[in-house]
Amino acid sequence: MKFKIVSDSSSNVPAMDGVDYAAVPLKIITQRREYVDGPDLDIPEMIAQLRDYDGRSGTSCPNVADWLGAFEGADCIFAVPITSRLSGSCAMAMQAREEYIDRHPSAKVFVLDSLSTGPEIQLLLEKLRELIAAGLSFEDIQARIQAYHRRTHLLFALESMKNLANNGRVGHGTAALAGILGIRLVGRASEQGTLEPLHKSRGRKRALRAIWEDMRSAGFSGGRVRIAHCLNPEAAQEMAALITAEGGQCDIQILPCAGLCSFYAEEGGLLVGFET
Ligand code: X90
Repeated sequence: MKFKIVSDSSSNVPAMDGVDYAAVPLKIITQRREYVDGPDLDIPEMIAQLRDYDGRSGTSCPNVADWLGAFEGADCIFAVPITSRLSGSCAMAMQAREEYIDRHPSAKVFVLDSLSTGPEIQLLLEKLRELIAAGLSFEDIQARIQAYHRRTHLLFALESMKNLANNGRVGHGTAALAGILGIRLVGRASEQGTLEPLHKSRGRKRALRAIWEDMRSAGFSGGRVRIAHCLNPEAAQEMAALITAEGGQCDIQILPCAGLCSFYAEEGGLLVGFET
C-alpha cells in the first residue's frame, strides 16, 4: 500500500515531512506574465509586480493531467483541493480520480472537497498524515478525516477584496465592505464552502479581536491553530499572542501565504484555520 496525500497550492503547504505528498499548482495570470504557484514562486516579488499593475488579472486551477501526475505511483490517495464552490480544482481532481482508477483498478482515491482553503486545508493534511502514520486502513482514514472535517474551520480578515470581486468570487457589494482604507472584512468559509462576510472592523486590533471572538463562538477551546498571512507577519504574531493570552496553551503555527492565497487575500490579509 503506497499512500499519498495531494493538495493544491491553495493550501500554502509546499512540502510535508514523513509522508509522500505533492501540491499541484494553481496559476496567477496577468497580461504581463504568468505565475506558477510552486515552491519557487517569489511571493514578495509577485505582490510588488501586482501592486504596479492595473490591467486584468486572474487565476486558473490545475487540470486533470496535473492531478493525475501528482497521483502517479501511489495506490491509496487522499486529495484535498480548494472549495469546489470557488474553483474548478476539485472537479478536476474528481475527474482525475475516475481516470486514475480506470488505469489502476486496484487503486483507491478519495477526494475531500475542503469547502475551504489555506490553513483549514493544512489542518486536514496534517490529520491525514497522522492517520496514515497510525497504520489505519484507507476506509478508516476516509471516515475519520470526514469526521475531523466537521471540526475544522476557517476565518479571515481582508483589507481588500478587489481581486476576489474582479474574478467573480464575491459580489462587488461584499467587496465594497473591505474597500475603504482601514476597514477589514472579517468572514468565514461557510458550511457550503463559500465566502461568508461576518463583520466590518476598523483597524487591525479590532479585526483580530473579532476573529478571536468568532473562534470562541464556533466552540474553540484549545487545539491546533494555523495562521497564514500575506506579507503581514506582525498581524499573524499578534493573532497568535491574543489566542494564547485568552485561550491558553494551543498548538499555533504561522506561515506565509503561497501565491493563490496571496493573490486573493491580498497584502495584509490573514487566514486562520482552527479545530473545535
Ligand atoms: O480556480 C481558480 O482560479 C482559483 C479560484 C480561487 C478563488 C478563491 C480563493 C480565496 C483565497 C481568500 C479568503 C478566504 C476565503 C474562503 C472562502 C471559502 C483566500
